[in-house]
Amino acid sequence: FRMGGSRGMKQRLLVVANRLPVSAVRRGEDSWSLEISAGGLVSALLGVKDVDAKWIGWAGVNVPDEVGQRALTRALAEKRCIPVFLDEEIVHQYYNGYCNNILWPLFHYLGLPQEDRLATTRSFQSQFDAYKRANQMFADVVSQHYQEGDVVWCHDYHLMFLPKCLKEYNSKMKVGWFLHTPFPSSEIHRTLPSRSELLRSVLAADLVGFHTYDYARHFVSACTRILGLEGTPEGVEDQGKLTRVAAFPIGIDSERFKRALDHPTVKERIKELKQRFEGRKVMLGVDRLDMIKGIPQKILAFEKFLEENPLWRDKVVLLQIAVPTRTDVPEYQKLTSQVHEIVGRINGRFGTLTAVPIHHLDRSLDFYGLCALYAVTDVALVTSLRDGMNLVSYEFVACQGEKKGVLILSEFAGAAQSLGAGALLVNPWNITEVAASICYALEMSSDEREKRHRHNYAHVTTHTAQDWAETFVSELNDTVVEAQLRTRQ
Ligand code: ADQ
Repeated sequence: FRMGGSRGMKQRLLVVANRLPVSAVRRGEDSWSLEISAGGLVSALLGVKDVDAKWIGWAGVNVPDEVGQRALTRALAEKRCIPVFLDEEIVHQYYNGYCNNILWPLFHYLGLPQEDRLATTRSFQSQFDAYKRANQMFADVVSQHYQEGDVVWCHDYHLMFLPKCLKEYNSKMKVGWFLHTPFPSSEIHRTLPSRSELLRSVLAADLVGFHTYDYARHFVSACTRILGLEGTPEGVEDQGKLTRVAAFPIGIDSERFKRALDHPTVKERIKELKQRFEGRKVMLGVDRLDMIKGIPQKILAFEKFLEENPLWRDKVVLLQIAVPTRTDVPEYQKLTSQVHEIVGRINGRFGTLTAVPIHHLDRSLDFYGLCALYAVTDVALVTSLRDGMNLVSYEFVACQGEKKGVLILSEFAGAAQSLGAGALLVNPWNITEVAASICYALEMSSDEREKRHRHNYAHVTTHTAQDWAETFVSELNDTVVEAQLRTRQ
């Protein structure tokens, strides 16, 4: 890992993301309790050597009073986190509105929410203004903490306006931006009223990263077709200034999962689960309850499989674990009731007095519980309609060292490009095809399972989250040095 700092000092990295990796609960006027939520990004950055990382983001709570803000800032400082305070109105317009109601569905090719399409179109400008205001607030906090030589790494679709704000503050700042979702075809992006402004602000960064080469290509096409700029093999060029664009596929901390399998709690849970589902093959889905994850489509495909394969009916169970997210958005509430209705119907249709074919849980599992489930699973079903990468597929593979189960994976998840040779790839919209793949997976020979698993396991254990973060930061340092050399020539 190349050091960007001087005299052997660790290079400082400011990671800017909409949410801090902590949940904060207020205990009193000036006291807070904090819990670090170990997401993919946190473990990725913990593993990066020679970097001294700090996080900047929203703590996910409204703190209107100064006493509370000061106390939370102090408490967060111990966790190397710096808060950006957003009030309820701006959260409503920027986060629920522009980010989750407009950019998220659009980037996943789902279009604007069907029911309130016109209302969304009307409120578009005010939501975009709030988005820009919120991004400026993030930039203000970054600039208060920035020191010369720091690397600033901005994350995701919430902060597309941030690179521009940061460069306006200091044109020498090293700024990288990474998108965790797909970047859609330029034909989709061009429907956004703010299409050009967003592209131009992202282009202010030195390095722009995506999970896959396809997303990077879509981004470059949007810049050439919408802005009329020149795309080069290195990125996008605007009047002699090059913004480097490249693919940096994320991974997981596979060692953490492997270690967990040896933990007594996980072993105990594996034993319980094996007893509970003895005599049945276990199929598993783990998703945030989001329309991009294709949960209704997955369950309908499972129903078709049961319909067409009566002999399997009492020999298989589908466990679908779905964490509710964005529960105050009506579209998500509708999705929850839709999933409940389908599950109820299928269990009524194929269940017996003693067993049901689908166990659906609307909640998050703790880490050990999740590892145990991954380990006892015979077939994992990842049927996202679109997904930037999909880490659940990686986590499943990491926990399958012994069992060598089968992964059924949507061809529309970024992970299809890395795990495609080992997984059974499916079009999640085609439930006949998914049902046939379920049958094929359950009946697959152990030789074929082993061969497929070996391919996936090698990928997941060698392309880790740490590699991803190190490669991005090191590439950002190099990009800035190269740009300086070019301007000197
Ligand atoms: P997500 O859409 O959240 O991430 P994913 O990559 O699958 O999707 O990550 C989800 C994480 O949440 C996993 O670590 C998983 O273990 C955990 N999780 C999900 N359901 C859970 C449950 N019921 N209980 C406990 N834990 C659960 C976004 C993009 C992805 C991209 C990632 C990282 O949408 O495409 O891969 O960012 O860039």
